[in-house]
Amino acid sequence: MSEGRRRSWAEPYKIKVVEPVRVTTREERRTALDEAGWNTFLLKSREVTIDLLTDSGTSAMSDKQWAGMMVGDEAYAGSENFYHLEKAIQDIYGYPFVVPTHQGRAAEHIISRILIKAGDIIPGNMYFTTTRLHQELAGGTFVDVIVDEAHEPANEYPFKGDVDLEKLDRVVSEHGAEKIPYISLATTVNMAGGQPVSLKNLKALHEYCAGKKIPIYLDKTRIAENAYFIQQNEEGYADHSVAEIVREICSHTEGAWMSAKKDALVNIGGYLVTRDEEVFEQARNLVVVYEGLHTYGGLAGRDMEAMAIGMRESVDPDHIRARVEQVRYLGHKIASEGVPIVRPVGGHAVFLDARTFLDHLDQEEFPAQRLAAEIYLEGGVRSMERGIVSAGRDPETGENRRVKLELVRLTIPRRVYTQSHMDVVAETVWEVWDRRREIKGLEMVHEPKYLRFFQARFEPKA
Ligand code: P70
Repeated sequence: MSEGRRRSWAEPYKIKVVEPVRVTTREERRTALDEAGWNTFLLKSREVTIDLLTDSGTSAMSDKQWAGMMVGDEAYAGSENFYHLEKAIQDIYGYPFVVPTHQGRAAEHIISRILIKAGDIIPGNMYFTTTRLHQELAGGTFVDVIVDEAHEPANEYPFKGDVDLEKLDRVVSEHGAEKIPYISLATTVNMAGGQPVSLKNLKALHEYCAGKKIPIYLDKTRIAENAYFIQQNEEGYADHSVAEIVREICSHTEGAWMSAKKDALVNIGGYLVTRDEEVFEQARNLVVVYEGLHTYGGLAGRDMEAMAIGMRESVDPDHIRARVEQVRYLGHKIASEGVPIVRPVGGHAVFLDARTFLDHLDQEEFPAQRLAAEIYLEGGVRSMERGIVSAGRDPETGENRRVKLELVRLTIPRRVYTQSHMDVVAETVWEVWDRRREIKGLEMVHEPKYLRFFQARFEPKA
């Protein structure tokens, strides 16, 4: 909201502690890439100058969160910090039952085991790698029911995270509601480019699902960012606070899981929440098998305290505005030189459209993987492939899933980098853009069975 000439936002914090970063030479980076098999996941942190691999666990904690670390109650059972966490979740999101886990995928594992039977179908607004894997390991099959716009990088539709209710209805008619244990909904949709779901769509989805008695479970890893987009772009929400919108989103769902390493501004943590007492009982029993007692779930007391505080900070209006607007600033700057990016700019990252960027390469030559490596080579900026490597192979056919979106994600940690870092990143991408025609593909020389993108190795084609 600008007043007169004031249109710019500034980071709503001062910097109290700094962590120096190393600047490397091109030769050093080339060696590092060869050693890392041209996979940015395999680079060492010390080889990276600006680390935009992920916003997961990489955010800066506030002084209040650090103070919270000092009041960790490290009792094995009934830690005071667990009750703070439980209360924060009940206050902010409104779910009654809370099971902590060490991070998001642990919660995905537990909820998938509880709700999914062999042969079940789980419709959702685009897959996420770990979410889908746990659904498959539990015997289910994920079916994408996101709107078509989500698969079109240049499409400016502001709510590309929306569910296509007709697609969903076709899945329900084909398999029967009894085969669908829940809808797997995400705010904002990571693989689509950090794109939000609208409340209008969620309300319609809720109504549809209530009629069929299908619960909605929400991956609310980046819910505050989604709520900010609703406030900015959805009719009727301009004067609702982000906190109110967050609460309203949750009210349309039966339960949720969260990787607290994103929105909630902590380095580690996650949890599962539900309104269903039966599911809660099972979850708190399973968590002792895989994570730890139900009042710590694999976390230290101090981690739960930092999470409880970070969660409240995540819906602060100045924080969330600066966070999303910083990402937008980078996106618009990169695109201003003609570089193809996913539109609109998402909540946590700028996604480069590698298919268009390197349109002379076939998808099986891994254009996004190569582009991520080239951006590192150019300026020491680390990003992540989100394309055919991430999508993996179809478990039935064994073929690569030739996904429509072949993207490179430049992901912005929260409260870590400044506007000048964003400028350097944009200039680095432009340098690669200028020499794009000389860039060749990659060959995969090592392919792990699960979530191959983390550890796969490549060699550059001559
Ligand atoms: C990322 C991270 C994690 C994540 C997520 C959503 C929407 C669940 C999780 C799992 C880390 C990551 C994970 C897999 C592939 C690449 C990177 N996303 N749901 O960078 O949570 O990591 O805590 O187990 O985004 O996007 P966790």
